[in-house]
Amino acid sequence: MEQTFIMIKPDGVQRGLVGEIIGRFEKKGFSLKGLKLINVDRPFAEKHYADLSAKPFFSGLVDYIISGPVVAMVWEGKNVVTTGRKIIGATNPAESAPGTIRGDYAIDIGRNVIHGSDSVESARKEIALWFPEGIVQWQSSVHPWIYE
Ligand code: FUP
Repeated sequence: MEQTFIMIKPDGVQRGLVGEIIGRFEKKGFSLKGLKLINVDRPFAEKHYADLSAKPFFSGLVDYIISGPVVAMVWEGKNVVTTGRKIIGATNPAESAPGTIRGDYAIDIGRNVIHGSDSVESARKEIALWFPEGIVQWQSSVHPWIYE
């Protein structure tokens, strides 16, 4: 089953949006497979955002991600990468639809509350980076009520 990496950024934690965000993924029917509240250091944040290292906003983005604890998660389910991105909404909250997490809770692109992997391949890399210890193996007992 497909997995994705979701991170609630420091603004989401500070603003008390953790429960709300987890609730949206849970209520959709996805399964929580990994969860931790952690502070990341600069080299780690730079590694996570390595693909953006040439962008002018890179150092501000890294400063933001290391400014407080983040909630790192692995969610599992059919099409969870693409559907997770839909639940999150467009990168720039000015363009995120109402009903999405960024559309409902963010205004500035540099404080957009949440990260979600953009492909199955980047999900695989991000889960390996953020959960080197591995994740708990379990199966939800409600599968037959969510999948036909
Ligand atoms: P996303 O996949 O939606 O997280 O978007 P990107 O990987 O393109 O960008 C990662 C983060 O960089 C965004 F969440 C916010 C930040 N960013 C800016 O601050 N300014 C920009 O112009 C673009 C992205």
